[in-house]
Amino acid sequence: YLLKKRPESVDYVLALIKHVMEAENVKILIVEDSRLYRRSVRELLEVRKYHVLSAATGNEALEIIRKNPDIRMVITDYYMKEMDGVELTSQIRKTHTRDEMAIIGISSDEDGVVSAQFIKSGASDFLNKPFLAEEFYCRVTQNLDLLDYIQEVKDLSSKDFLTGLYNRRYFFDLGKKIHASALREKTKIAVATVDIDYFKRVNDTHGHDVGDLVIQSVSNILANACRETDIVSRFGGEEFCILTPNITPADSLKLFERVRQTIQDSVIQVQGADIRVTASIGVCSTLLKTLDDMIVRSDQMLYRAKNQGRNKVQI
Ligand code: GH3
Ligand code: MG
Ligand code: MG
Ligand code: MG
Ligand code: MG
Repeated sequence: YLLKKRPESVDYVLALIKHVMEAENVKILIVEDSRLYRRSVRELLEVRKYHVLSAATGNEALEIIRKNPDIRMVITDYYMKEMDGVELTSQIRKTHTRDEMAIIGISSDEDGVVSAQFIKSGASDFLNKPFLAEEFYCRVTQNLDLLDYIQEVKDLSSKDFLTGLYNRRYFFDLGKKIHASALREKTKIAVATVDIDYFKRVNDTHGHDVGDLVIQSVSNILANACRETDIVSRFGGEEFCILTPNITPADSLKLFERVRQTIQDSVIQVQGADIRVTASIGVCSTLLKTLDDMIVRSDQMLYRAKNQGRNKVQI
């Protein structure tokens, strides 16, 4: 209908379709004490296929957020018993930054005082009751888009372009924090350096582009073998560094032995050729004074693994 009436709106319609297709994965929490309003906001969102959760009080909302860390947006009413929407917003902001979660405050005040309070307490945006569906959708999509853009920028600065793994800078940023907390909490961590064996031969035999695909396959193996909380990074070339929190030396040996075996067993099929590679892995599973010390140590272990004939985990 829109396309017929205004053909120039094709970009808008395409963006809308994209939104609706992605919406099912987007969790939005409605906090509203009036059942009637709660239902009408829910319906508006469900028409657009969002995954909707709802709460009638601030405390209920906090509980739901605690259980659903992947909520992307909270839409909250102002006037509610126990805790008003502004107070709820301040509470949420103690644990969820504006980069991670959008909060839209809804109020029926005409003088703008509540809207200002919402923004001051960390809301991303606000809507005045009553509102048009059109404005509601605009605010919701714009705020979700903004979160996506922020995520894209974060990814660009923290991830490696070829493999999608974390880059060296991010490894150190987050790694230093994990290392410091391990020292504080007296927990165990391990650092592993992984280097593909005789990789020059792959490039020489099949060309640099195939070499890149091999690096990508090995990256996938590493990412799949590790946990969500591990930092799997590409340090450069065909060399990777992995930091695994909360792991005993015995378990880290098991993990990296499994990684080594998986790489050895994998047949990487590119451009009609079956390519097999192996990797050598050096592990430091003793908590040393600095992260750098642990990397140096894992590098020394890698060097030993190479000297002992490669395709080996040295701990
Ligand atoms: P080994 O580690 O077993 O000692 O032998 P190697 O052949 O893997 O030796 P080395 O680590 O010195 O060489 C790595 C090669 O990886 C050198 C370089 O040409 C190639 N390389 C580095 N970065 C990239 C990249 O991004 N893509 C591709 N295709 N090749 C790369
Ligand atoms: Mg109310
Ligand atoms: Mg080398
Ligand atoms: Mg190598
Ligand atoms: Mg190397």
